[in-house]
Amino acid sequence: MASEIEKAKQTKPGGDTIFGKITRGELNTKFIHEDEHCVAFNDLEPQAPVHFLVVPKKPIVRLADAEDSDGQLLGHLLLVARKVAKQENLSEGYRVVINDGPEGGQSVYHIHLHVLGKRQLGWPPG
Ligand code: TR5
Repeated sequence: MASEIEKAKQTKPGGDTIFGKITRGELNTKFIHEDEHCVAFNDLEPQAPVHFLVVPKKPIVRLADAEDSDGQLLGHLLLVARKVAKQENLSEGYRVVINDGPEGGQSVYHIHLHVLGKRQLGWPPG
């Protein structure tokens, strides 16, 4: 966990990211959802028994940089999170997270939703 925070502190926004390559299909990632606007795939370092990411094909750098005109897309990402959570049988609940910027713990500067479930999650987050 500490290493994720260190990574977040060191990572700087800007340029293409690994999620750009993934959403363009360049890494042969197994998608658990794909549509015209976004993809969902399992996190490489899951923090819960179910941990997937919902990533728009449009490379918005971070939530702080999203524009009013991105509203429909951001809403779509939430609805996809809901749909895939149902597909993954998260009937007891789940958490949706967006990490924004260094203090928010963001390490990949291409906006994404984390969806975590299948364990009791604590509050507040670390
Ligand atoms: O820290 P933030 O919120 O930016 O989340 C980035 C997430 O991307 C972390 O949970 C990482 O574990 C995850 N991640 C990083 C890579 C990666 C990934 N998930 C799936 N596949 C990945 N590949 C192929 N490469 C990564 N560098």
